[in-house]
Amino acid sequence: MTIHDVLRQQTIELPSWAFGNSGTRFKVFAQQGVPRDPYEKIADAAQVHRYTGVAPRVSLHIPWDLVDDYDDLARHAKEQGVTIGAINSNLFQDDDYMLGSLTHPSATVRKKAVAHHLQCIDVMRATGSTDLKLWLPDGLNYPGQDSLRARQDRLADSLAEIYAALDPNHRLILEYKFFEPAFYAMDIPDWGTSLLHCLALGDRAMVVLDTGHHAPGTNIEFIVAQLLRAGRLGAFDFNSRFYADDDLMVGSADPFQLFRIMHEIVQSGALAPDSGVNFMLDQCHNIEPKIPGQIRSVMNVQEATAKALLVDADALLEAQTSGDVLGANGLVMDAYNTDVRPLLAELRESQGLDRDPIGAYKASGYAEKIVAERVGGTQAGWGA
Ligand code: AOS
Ligand code: ZN
Ligand code: ZN
Repeated sequence: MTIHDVLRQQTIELPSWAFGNSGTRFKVFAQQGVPRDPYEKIADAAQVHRYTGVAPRVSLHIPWDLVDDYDDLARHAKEQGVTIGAINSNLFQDDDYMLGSLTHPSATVRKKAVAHHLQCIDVMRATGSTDLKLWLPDGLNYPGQDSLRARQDRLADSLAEIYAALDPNHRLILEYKFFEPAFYAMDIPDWGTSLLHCLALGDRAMVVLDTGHHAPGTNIEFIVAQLLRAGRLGAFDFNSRFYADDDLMVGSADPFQLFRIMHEIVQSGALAPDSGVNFMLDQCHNIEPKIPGQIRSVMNVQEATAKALLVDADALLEAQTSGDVLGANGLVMDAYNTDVRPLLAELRESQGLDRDPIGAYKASGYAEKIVAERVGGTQAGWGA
């Protein structure tokens, strides 16, 4: 297979929430032409696929993307040339969850949180989605606030109930995050905790790795390698961070880290569509336009992937086994320092796409059209 063949097969899932208004706890800057409902979010995501050719799925978030008829939403997606990807649950915007959701000391609250996932599983059935994505905001702010250990037991029981409700073609994908919204102890702070719960649940429970969910300096490619070894890397939330869970455009803060991650993925053969790793963006575009922001992000992933594919695997193995430290590092750096933009432009041309996706999107007039058309109604926002 040529590099073009591999890149042609790569897919990147887009988050519906990237197209709505978003911001920080200080301010949400509203943009014109932002989608007013999930149908318009999907239409915008389809634009990203149209100009990149590698973003054919959209993740939904429940209840932000609540509609009456999910068969109809799935039909709409198909008409736009995309499909529905992972269904994300929401355990962080309900007053009942102040002290936790799946780990809450009260059985009544835990039951409510489990029931929300049954609702998400129904959405999966209607839309043809196969991944239930669960990020748990639960945790403690103060030592002694609750029993660390009892919360793990409650979590295991709640997850087992959810897992038991899945259809045979469904997976439960479980995200971890080392801090925020809780600051003393998150209930799923790291990949080890997520993996232990997945192992207890069964074969269709997999870990989700989000770039922004680690302490500064963490070697993320090591975690990638370890989870791939265990066959439990279910999904990868791409984004970029300088300080915390910044959710900036993937590859913007540290393109070299993204390359190292993609190198590990390529080395393990995990890029293939049947590898079981769902590569998705988990980002917000607070100050930049959203559709071109997503296009740029997809292109950044493609560039890092192309560079990773340029690493001469045979020469690298030889350098590694002969103890050629500088030679091995040089091979990796040579690939990283190659300008792959012409290669990707050629790839797009061979697929009947424009060489310059952002330029083509700008020239299409879609941005002006949505500003003119999307008047009235309430614009969707992160959390709306
Ligand atoms: C939260 O920090 C996680 O990254 C989630 O995966 C994501 O941002 C979103 O909340 C989807 O539920
Ligand atoms: Zn995430
Ligand atoms: Zn996050």
